[in-house]
Amino acid sequence: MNPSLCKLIDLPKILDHRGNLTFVEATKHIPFEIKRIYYLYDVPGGASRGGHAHRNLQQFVIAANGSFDVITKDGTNKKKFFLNRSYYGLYIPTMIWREMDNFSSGSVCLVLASEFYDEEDYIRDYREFKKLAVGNKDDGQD
Ligand code: T46
Repeated sequence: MNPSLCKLIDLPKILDHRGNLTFVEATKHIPFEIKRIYYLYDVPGGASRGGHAHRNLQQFVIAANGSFDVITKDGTNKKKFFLNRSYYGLYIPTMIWREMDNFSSGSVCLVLASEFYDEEDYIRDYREFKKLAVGNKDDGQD
């Protein structure tokens, strides 16, 4: 799975003098049904989150407030995304290693997920991930 398959997706933005509105419709704006929503908030300065991959889970990550970086890896290629607006998000398919850092003060990371929480779905060891993702084609790169 190449991190180029991670992609930024623009969402509808309804401009309104009372405040703007953005919405996400499962399978229409993002390529999966949503089974779970969670969010990271009160992230202290300098903290990083993630540091794992998912076997079956697909996600759509939105900076609902503030900004942060999402670093994605497939075991060979690496791609960094900066999320700083609530009217677009990052689609992350299965088997992509992700790390999130550079959280701005007060940022909120909203995640729409294709599956219920299942610790068995996580690969939290990078070597194990790389072995599964790249197998014998390992070229020694990240
Ligand atoms: C991801 C990034 C962006 C639950 O019990 N239910 C849940 O739905 C979630 C997401 C987590 N947890 C528990 C599991 C751990 O004991 O919350 C604790 C912290 O989870 P974790 O260390 O996985 O948190 P992050 O921020 O490193 O990763 C989370 C998601 O787990 C992960 O899917 O991609 O946010």
